[in-house]
Amino acid sequence: MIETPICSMLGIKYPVFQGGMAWIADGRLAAAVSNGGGLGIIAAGNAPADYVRSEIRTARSLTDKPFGVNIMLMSPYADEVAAVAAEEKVAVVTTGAGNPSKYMAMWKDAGIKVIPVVASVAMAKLMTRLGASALIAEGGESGGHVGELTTMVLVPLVVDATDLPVIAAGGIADGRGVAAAFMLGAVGVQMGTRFLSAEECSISPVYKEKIIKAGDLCTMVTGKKLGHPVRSLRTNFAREYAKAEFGGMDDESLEALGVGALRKAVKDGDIQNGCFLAGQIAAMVSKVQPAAEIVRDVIEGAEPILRGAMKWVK
Ligand code: TUI
Repeated sequence: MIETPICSMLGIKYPVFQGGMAWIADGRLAAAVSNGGGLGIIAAGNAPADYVRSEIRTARSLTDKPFGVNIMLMSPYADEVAAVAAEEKVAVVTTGAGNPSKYMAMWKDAGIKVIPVVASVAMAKLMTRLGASALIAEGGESGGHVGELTTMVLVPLVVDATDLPVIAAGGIADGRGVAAAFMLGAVGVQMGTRFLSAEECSISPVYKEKIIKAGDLCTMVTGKKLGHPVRSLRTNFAREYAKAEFGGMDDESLEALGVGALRKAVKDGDIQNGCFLAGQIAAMVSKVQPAAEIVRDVIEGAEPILRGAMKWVK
């Protein structure tokens, strides 16, 4: 049994969050993770408010456990989705890909625990000052939108910069990763890529297969030129995008090339035009299994490692 301050703060059994993956993390997946004792999180991504409200209702019909909503701050619908999260009084809001300062008071007034993803010490300090309940420190090993720093560097720096509980994310997919995160001072983990292979994850079978087959060098980062670097599987699409980026394509055409690519991967399994977001740890994901089993597996894997942590201490 592993129990940390984030468990009592949120009323969850295990300190394991499921990352808010755009187009992927719906009410069904979130409910399955929450029913398994972790914290399921619905991703708003670039979707409008109606979609998010409907997924919140779906999750509520499938679980009586707490769950969260992730607000992607670059979304054109961020304002209205932020308002829906407050109206629906979800237990937790996590944020990504930007600075959530302007929504913090509204969420806190609604009694919501706000847990921003931070990719730097400066953002960790700002969010602490503005009343966040905890922080997620996400390193660049993660899938999707990435910051500069690795998990190994970012997590202890953020732990030193705040008194809040810190959740580690990026490059974690098994008990060893969980144990390592605790050694860095985190009191919980967030995993996205590992949950792509959950039975309750509704991505196209092509996507699941590609994750399960992925090896250690199978991801790459594109999008630096436009200022939002994104880690995805090294597909034809990703290679062509990188070529266009370095070949001097103008920003508008680059933007157009990326439009709809996430959806094409998730819904259609479109290998030619889809962008299959994934973290480096995809190499460690090897089978389809229920979300609750994934939560248990990583916790049970961490326990003996943490118990044995004195092995070399004389
Ligand atoms: O947000 C993520 N991962 C994401 S968002 C996403 S959807 C998307 N699609 C196309 C282009 C871009 C995004 C896919 N994956 N992770 C959390 C995260 N947040 N990582 C890094 C950050 C971050 C970055 C900058 C957090 C705060 C921040 O602050 C910027 C500022 O204003 O100082």
